[in-house]
Amino acid sequence: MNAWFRIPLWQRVIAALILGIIIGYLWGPGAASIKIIGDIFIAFIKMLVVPLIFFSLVAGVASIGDLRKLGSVGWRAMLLFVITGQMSVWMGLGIGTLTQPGAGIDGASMALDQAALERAQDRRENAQSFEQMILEVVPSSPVQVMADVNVLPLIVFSLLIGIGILMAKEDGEPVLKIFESGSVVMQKVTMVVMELTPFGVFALMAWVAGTLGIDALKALGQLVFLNYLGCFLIIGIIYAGMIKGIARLPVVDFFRGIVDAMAVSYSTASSNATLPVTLRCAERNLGVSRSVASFVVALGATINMNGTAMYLGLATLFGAQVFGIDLSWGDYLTISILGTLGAIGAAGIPGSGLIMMVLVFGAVGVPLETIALVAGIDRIMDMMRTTTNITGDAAVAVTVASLTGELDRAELISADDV
Ligand code: DAS
Repeated sequence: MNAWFRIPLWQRVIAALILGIIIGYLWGPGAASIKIIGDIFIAFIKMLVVPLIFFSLVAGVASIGDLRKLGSVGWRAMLLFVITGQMSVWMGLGIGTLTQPGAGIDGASMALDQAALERAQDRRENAQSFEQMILEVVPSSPVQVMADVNVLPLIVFSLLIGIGILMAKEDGEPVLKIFESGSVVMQKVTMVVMELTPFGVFALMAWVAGTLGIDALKALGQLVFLNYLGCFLIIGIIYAGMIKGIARLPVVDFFRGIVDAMAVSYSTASSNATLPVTLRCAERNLGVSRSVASFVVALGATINMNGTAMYLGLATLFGAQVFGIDLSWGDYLTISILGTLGAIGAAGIPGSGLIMMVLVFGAVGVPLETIALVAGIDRIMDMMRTTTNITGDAAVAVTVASLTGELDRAELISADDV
């Protein structure tokens, strides 16, 4: 038993993925009988959505510590977070539109029960108008919002609670302690649920290989490739452009300075686990002052997740293509807003992008069964999304530091440093 847990989770997941494909290929359509194991895994993931967002977002905002910090450093960081987040989600929408990765799978053949398809159709017919969605952003009944897993008003409610704690100062301390420990507890609960990943991945990949065949596997392989492509474009264009154009730093030196954190984030698939390394790289290798680094990188690990935002756009189009749903420009706008908010609400832990798909799919009527389709390959994609997320945190920290005179350029690890 211990030997099992000594193997890194991502290696167990990759092994389960390969084994599931082989068994499913040999077993054929009968492999659908074990899909229930994957559905249980996804049910646990859906269970995490509300408590994880609520505790991690409140604790993340309240940990800013001082509303005044939202001054020159804060508004610049938030502006760059939102701009790069929007650019990232549209990157995902653009790639998904041009390449049509889901077109290779006939969703109707996924043996979904008729009720599932009707529910999705019903969601599309009753899809909220843009005005309704904006009105619904107000969490008029917080408990109802949580019961309905209505993530958009939940994010607004969580942000407001976090700001309220900040404004309450000492009086808010007891509540802050509850949310800080709640956030840690929820991350541990998520780690426990993530231990089920190999079993869920095995069952889901066997079901995909056995019932949907090689075309589906090819489409999933294309989705993995496009996820990496989108992440590399964000890093190579958006971040490199920010470093060179705004921070006026040599791009090579920036990536040399952040490479340790990129390696840790890729292997852990967790922004939170990488946070200490990202902070150290930002301060020691990139010359960012401690106050700017601790604010921007820590807040960024909670709300600035551009790799996730890109993926939410790409995956939503993938699901719509699988089920033959034509999305309007209004849907694209909805996805771009929810993809950004979903990335803000996602916690910096493995699998949070998969969890946030519930939010975006629900809003545009893409069947949640798509999550079963992509859950098996999510970890491979999550590793690259997380690397993109933390690289963005460091890029914004360096840029804000350079704009506010908090960057010690002498500290910047230079090319001739060994
Ligand atoms: N694993 C998440 C993170 O830690 C990213 C994701 O799931 O998309 O940033």
